[in-house]
Amino acid sequence: MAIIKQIHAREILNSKGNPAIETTVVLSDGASATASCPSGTSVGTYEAVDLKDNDSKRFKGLGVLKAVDHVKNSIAPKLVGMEASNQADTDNVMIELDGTKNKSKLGANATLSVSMAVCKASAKSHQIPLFMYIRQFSSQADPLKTPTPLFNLINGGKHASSNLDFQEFFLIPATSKTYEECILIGFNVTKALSEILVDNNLNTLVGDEGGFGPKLSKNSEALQLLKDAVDRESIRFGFDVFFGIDAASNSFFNKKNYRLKDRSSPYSAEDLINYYKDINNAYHLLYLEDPFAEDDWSNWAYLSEQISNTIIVGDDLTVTNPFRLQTALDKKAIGGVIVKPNQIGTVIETLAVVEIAKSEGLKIIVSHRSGETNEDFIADFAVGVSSDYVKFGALQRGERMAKYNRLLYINEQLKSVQKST
Ligand code: 2PG
Ligand code: MG
Repeated sequence: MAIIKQIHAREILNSKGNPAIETTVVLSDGASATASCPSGTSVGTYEAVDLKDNDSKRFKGLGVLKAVDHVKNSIAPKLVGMEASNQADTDNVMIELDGTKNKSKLGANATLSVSMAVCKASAKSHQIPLFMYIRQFSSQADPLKTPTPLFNLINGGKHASSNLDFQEFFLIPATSKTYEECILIGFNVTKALSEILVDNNLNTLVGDEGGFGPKLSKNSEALQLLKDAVDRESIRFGFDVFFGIDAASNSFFNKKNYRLKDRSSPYSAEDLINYYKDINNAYHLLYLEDPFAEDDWSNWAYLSEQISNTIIVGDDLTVTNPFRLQTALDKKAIGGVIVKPNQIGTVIETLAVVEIAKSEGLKIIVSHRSGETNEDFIADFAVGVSSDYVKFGALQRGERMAKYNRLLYINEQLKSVQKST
């Protein structure tokens, strides 16, 4: 039993140099933990609100002092004195205090930073690893494993000035690979890709998530570069590795059509389906995230029927929200779902979304945001809920490596437990 004794919040800066909120929670037994919140760049309309100050005189309006104030003066007075290990109780107090559908009163950044810090502090107080602590809240207890990483090796869309319409191009190791093998494959292909870019006089500077951001004229060129890099390493495409895309199509949706830079006339939904089919014929996509805009429901369902070997994944569509997820299930729109705690604003609500998705047989992809800190909570969360995949960016940039490295540590712990049993 440990009681929440103190909650303190502050404004820090994230990987994009933008303000973020960080909260420290201290418990009565001396255990304490700090957690910070990420921010998205391509943000879905139905996400919980990442509260900004909108004071144009400070940080171009991006300051988070209001969220900090909500933690200190609204949330802390209610939570101090509560038992820390009752995550549902403390999160529910914040949900009720906020009272809105999208955390627009307190800010999902305020509530999530507290929720994660309480969770981390309580795990410490129980002296168990965070992933094991989170696991006890997950009733669908699949075997403990380290999830397969989706390496976002080429950045486009809103994450890089690379001219690419699609936001993320993934190298995906086969699920049969161990985590160490995945890291080695990711490393080798990253280095090969870098060499190929240099050979072709293309830029090796990286985008928001650590993937390269070369100026290319077509989305398929990014996949061809990945293919060349895989071939250069003699890695077997379609056996050892697969490819995937996060189209983040909200960002090129315009009224009813989709505007890709390779054609002056817009693509109708039908055209875009054919575009995806062509790419799929050439590169056999294992994974396709946000192929259509967040309200283009009928095309999601149609594409899911048309392309059967690809996991169609909702992100801006489902926004880690149980109601959006249920609609996606009813409409048979998706085969997998992105899980981002800051899209909903508390740990307990994120866990609930995972439970629904799992019970319906969806693939679970626990994901970072483009604006990250060195916070590694989601690595533990991913293992705790036995997610299928993690999306932490490329194997470059400290804030991405913080998560991959945490998984290396957890993976080592899992292996030593397996050895001893
Ligand atoms: C996405 C995310 C993370 P952002 O679209 O999946 O990669 O991007 O955080 O900018 O929304
Ligand atoms: Mg996405």
